[in-house]
Amino acid sequence: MSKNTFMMIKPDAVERGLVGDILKDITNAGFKIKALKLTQLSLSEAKTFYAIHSERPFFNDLTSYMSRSPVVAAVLEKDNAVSEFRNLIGDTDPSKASEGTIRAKYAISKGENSVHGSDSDENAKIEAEFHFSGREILF
Ligand code: DAT
Ligand code: MG
Repeated sequence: MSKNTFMMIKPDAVERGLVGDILKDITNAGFKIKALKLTQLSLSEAKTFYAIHSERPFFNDLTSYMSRSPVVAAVLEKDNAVSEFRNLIGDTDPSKASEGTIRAKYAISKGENSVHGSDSDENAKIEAEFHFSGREILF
């Protein structure tokens, strides 16, 4: 198991001023921040990032939402980082997310669900390299 995962605080949460609260939840859960930036995806970048979902009915809504305003991107370190972070954020649908998870606390809907977390070590590496150059990540 890799020690790193990639995450984003999504537009709905950045817009509502939740960056500090969410980063605090993440560091309180034992994750170390290895890279961090505020950035905005173009529509075309959002389509590339979410290419795996391109045939899904929600793809246009997802990519326009993810590009509408800034996101915070981060690389996080913890043992079993990918699964530990997925546990911390909870189910994609906030109405199904366990109490105390980031999505249960902050998400608006299944579409506007406040945070992204990579789903595998392989995708964590691809997604981290999509957002960060080598010299932006602490090793
Ligand atoms: P997750 O973000 O939990 O990994 P996913 O990879 O299945 O979920 O989907 C990526 C994002 O797409 C998800 O965070 C929100 C959006 N999405 C997924 N399923 C959806 C649905 N049924 N309706 C609307 N948006 C959806
Ligand atoms: Mg996913």
